[in-house]
Order: sequence, then C-alpha cells, then structure tokens
Amino acid sequence: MFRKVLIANRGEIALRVICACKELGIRTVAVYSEADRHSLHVRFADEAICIGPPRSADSYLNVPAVISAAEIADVDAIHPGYGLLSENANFAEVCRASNIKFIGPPPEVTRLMGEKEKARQAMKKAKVPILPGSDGVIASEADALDWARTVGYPVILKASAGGGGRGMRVVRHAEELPGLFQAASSEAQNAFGNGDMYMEKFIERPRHIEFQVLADEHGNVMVLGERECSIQRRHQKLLEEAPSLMVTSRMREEISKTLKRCLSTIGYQNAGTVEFLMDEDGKMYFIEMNTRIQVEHPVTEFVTGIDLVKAQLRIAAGERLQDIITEPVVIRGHSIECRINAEHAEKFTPSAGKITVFNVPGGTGVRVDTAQYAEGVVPPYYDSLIAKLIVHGRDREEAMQRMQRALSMFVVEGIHTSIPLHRKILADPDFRAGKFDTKYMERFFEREKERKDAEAQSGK
Ligand code: MV4
Repeated sequence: MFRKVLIANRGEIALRVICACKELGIRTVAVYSEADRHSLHVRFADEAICIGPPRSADSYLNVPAVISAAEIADVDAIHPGYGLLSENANFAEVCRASNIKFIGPPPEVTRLMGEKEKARQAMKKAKVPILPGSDGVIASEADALDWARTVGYPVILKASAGGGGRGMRVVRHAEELPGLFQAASSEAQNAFGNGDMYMEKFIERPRHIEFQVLADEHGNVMVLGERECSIQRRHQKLLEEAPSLMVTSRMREEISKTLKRCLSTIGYQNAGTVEFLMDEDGKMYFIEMNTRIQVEHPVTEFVTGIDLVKAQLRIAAGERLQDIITEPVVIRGHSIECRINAEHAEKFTPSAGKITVFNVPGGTGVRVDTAQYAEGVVPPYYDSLIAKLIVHGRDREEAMQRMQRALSMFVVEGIHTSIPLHRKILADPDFRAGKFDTKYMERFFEREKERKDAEAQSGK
C-alpha cells in the first residue's frame, strides 16, 4: 500500500479522500490555494502545501505546481478527486514520467474516453448498445445530411471533444442542418481546439442512468449497479438516487455482463462511470464514460456497502478486486443524495460569503459529506457545491421520508443555498411517484412561475 498520497483537489471531495487514506493508514498531503488556507482539507491532512493564488487556473489546475508539491512532499501517488485534473490525460502522463502513481485509469484509456466518438465506436465494437448515428466523425456538411437521412430526424450533433452537454445541437429538419453543423463545429473548435462532430438519433425526454464500475490492474472488472441522475438543471445534477426505479434486475445483469466484457477488453482500470440514456420504451443506450470518481458516488456506497475511494486506492496499489470485494455485490435498500449548493434559489447565481450558522443533520441512515463549518467562508472562485446530504432507507419511501426529515434539520445561514429547492422537489407528487426525466426541472420551474403569477394576480 502507498505510504503517502497527495490530494490534488479541494472541498468535500478532498476531505472524502483524506478519510479513505486515514482508514488505510496512508499519510496525506493537501494542496491549497491562497483562498483555501482555512479549509478543512488543509486542517485534516498530515501536511499541506500552498500552490498558488485563488483562481483554479493558477493553483489546482497548475500542473507544475501540483507536481512540485508532490515531489517536495515525496508522495507515492496523487488522487485527483473529480473535476480539475481528474480527466486530464496529460497530467496522468506527467505523473507517470515523475514516478508518481496517478489514482485513475492509464492516460491512454482516459484519452480514448475523452474522445466521445472513439469511445462510442469502442462500445459499439464490444456490443454495448449505442444510439443509431454516424460511424466516426462527420467529414462534411454533405456527410452530415446523408447520416441524418439514414438515422431519421430529429438528430443531435455532438462535439467529439465535448461531453457533459457542451457543444451539442438538436436538428429537427434538414434545412437547418448545414447552419447548425457549421456553428457547432466552429464552437467546438474554439472551445476545445477540435471541431470534430458526430451525430446520434435525438431522444426527446431521456432519463439519465449511469453504471458504477471498478476495475483492477489484473483485468478484473466489477459493476456496482446504477444511479438515476435525471434531476438536473443546465447539466448540473441536483439529486441522484440508487437504484433506478426503471432498471429491473434482469436489465442490470444484462448491462453488467456486457460492460464487464467491454471494459476488460479496453483495459479499463480503477473507478469509472458509464452513462446511458433511457428512452420512453425503457431501452438504454451508451452515451459517454467518465474516468473518475463522481460527485454522486455515495449513493452507490450506501446501497452496496462498498467504500469506493478506498477501493480506488487499493486498486492503484496493485491489489486484486477479489481481495478488495470479498462478498457478492447486492443492492440493499434505496439511497438518495441532494447536492447542497451555495446559490440563490431562483436565479441559480452563486452565493459566496461567510457562513454564520451551519447545523448538519445526523441520525440513522444519514450521511453528510462537506468541508464547510460555521464561520467558514465560501470563496467565489470555485463551484458552488458546499455539502452533499445522502440518506439510505429500506426502500425508496423510507429514503424520501428520511431525506425530508434531514433537509428540515439542515440549517445554513449567512449565504443562500438550494435546501429550500430540495425540500420542494421531495414534496412533489411527480418526483415521489418516480415520474421524471431530464426535462423535469424545466417543467418544475414553469409550474413554480405559474403558481407565483396566479398568487400575484389574486393578491391585487
Ligand atoms: C442526448 C440527449 C438526447 N439524445 N443524446 C447532455 C449531456 C451529455 N452527456 C449528453 N446529453 C444529452 N445527450 C441524444 N442522442 C439529451 C441529452 C441531455 C441530457 C442528458 C443527460 C442529462 C441531462 C441532459 C439534459 C439535456 C440534454
């Protein structure tokens, strides 16, 4: 096992990785920006090194600064967390060249999955279901029109270097295709330095369902069930749950079998997430793979009882999956996560500042992952996630009741948070009935607006 690990991240995930290291007897090194001097990841790590000014580009994303800190502290490995450098194949290569183990897949695999069209073809080859679409990147406008005619409108154009919703265009009619193709391609060229586009059949109201995988460095792969992630706004997830109401155990077994074969062929290593869209007929199609630990990993930890971050560390140290997970994986009960963001409820604009009151709920089946505390400061430089509230219950009903109870006891003052929004979602009959898809939040805000307009009318 590693002697010492550097955590190249901040906030709750840095603290989460520190927890896993402590339990494995690994020494920890935090890195921090000038804005994070008083953060808990700095306090709870065995050592801490300041790597630059507040902006991420000058600190957490500064590869030479992170590597220098790793060399000075003499660590064996770096855990990148999520976001930041976690899916940067060049960073993983620099780690390798510096004799530091990058806790994640090899750079070659990260690079393959980062090229969304290549990832799609790799999955197709391994018989993972994909949507009808182009084979390879689209060569020209004429090529795009040909593919769209074959696939049938509506289609969606996606940037091969994109992902997570960036660089996409929905095309409903042939007349608008040439313009949208050119616009999307030049936008992708500007944003990612790569204008390659591919095409898929467009699904109108998909659900977003993702499978958690673990793979060791000896060719063994395990699939740990799925997470339902459809409750999102502007590609930011707000609430996730495991398992998905829409996935039967037969479907789960089928997808797991296929993914195991596919990922061992590809040479996947460490933790990963395979994203699928589910159409209204309940059919699932691969869209992308994420090569990192994800924000919502705790819901999988609750229903499987497996510590995913400890598994990541043990895999990276060369251990075999059969020695890490010694019992058959069973999905037990139901788990829900609410992402508590520091933001204004309606406008979704960030709410930075000093937290005056911070009361965290606890009790049976409740977990809070956070690096915040009373008197703590939310800096304006980073993403707005300040805490994750995760619950586990015997079934979805109990999980929802527990979440409502925990939300009512989560008190944050001094800044605005998404807690009131989460309480409204948990009270919504459609959510409770499991009636939602990726357009759920749009409809939710329309209903809210109608309700407020009606209120204003009657008040006059
Ligand atoms: C789609 C789609 C409909 N049809 N692909 C957005 C994020 C990126 N990971 C893929 N995305 C989508 N791809 C086809 N063929 C709709 C979306 C989509 C979406 C997907 C998952 C979660 C939220 C979403 C919100 C809007 C659009």
